[in-house]
Amino acid sequence: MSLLDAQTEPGPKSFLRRYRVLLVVLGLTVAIALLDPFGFMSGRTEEARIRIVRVAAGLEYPWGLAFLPNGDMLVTERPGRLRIIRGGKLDESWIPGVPQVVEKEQAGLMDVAIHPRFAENGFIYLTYSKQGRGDTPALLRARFDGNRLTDVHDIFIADAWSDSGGNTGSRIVFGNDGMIYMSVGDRHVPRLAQDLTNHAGKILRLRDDGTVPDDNPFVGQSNVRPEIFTYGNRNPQGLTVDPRTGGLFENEHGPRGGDEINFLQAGRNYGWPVITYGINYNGSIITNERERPGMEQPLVYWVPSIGPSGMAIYTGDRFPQWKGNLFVGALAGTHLRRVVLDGLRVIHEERLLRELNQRIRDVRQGPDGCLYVLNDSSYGEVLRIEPR
Ligand SMILES: [Ca+2]
Repeated sequence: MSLLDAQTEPGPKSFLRRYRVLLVVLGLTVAIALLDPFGFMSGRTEEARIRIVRVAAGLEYPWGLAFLPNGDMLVTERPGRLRIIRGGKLDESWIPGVPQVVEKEQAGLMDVAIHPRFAENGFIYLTYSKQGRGDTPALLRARFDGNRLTDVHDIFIADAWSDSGGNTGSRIVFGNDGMIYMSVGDRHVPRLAQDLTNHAGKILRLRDDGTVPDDNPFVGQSNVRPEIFTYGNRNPQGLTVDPRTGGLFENEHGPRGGDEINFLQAGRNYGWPVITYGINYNGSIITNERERPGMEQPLVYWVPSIGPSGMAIYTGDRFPQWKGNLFVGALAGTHLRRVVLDGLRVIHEERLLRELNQRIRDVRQGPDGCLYVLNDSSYGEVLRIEPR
């Protein structure tokens, strides 16, 4: 029986009059739920459905997180330690074999990745800031036997030297093509991001032994570093691959404002510092140009900055409504950003974990289909997000 039908009947007339407001509210609620299942208008958030469980605590500035095939987790601490969470419990001692790192500003021990065929070769990968002419991001490969690192080698050292300890990038991810994608920041020298004779302000593509794949976009060109996959990337701190399509998503810090998510394509120029939606930290203008032919536009940009860091695309079954969404750790924004895509179009965004008021450094999907996040703190934690 619809509301209109009901109003024509004499019996419940007084009831209807008395509860008219209540019925209208109920009707509107049902209508909004039907018309707006994603909660855009009603303000309902996915936060209502999640529970946050602390897996480990007492980590010093945790930076990167990776899952071993048996479900154990490796976690880097920026001051230079590699830790392991075995069977859900943080091992008190750290894994021996990590080399000396430069710990300064944003520099230190950064990301960790597991070789897709780890079960056969035991390889893990770490990025860290290496001492030399100042510091630069380096990629290390080692074998992990469950207790210690052996066969520890730098397989790639970026030409992105700086004394600043800043804009290091250093996120790594294996593509569906079996290649390693590694981000390197502009080291606070913006023009380097458009200069193809160095590795600063770039995304690099490397074989699993650190050498250059023959099909990289600039291979064979003179005065261009052959490791370059994309350029014009200011300080990329998030990289993730959609395992369903192989699509590669990147996020980067703008200056003041102008943080971005980009969809990466071989050989493309992402614009920094020729085009940007941000301004200098002191408020002065970098450029008035927001777009230019031959330069890629971000999928989304944020003014003011949220400080994007680790990023994951959700493909699990525990949160069916999140399938295909991007999750971005926000440092300055102190939340976990949920970004809903329709193809390559951003159609909705949501801030999660706001109540924690923590800088979120990394987010990964676990083998159990839950999301795991690290917070950037001297007493950092690993938190699991699971359905309530
Ligand atoms: Ca850009």
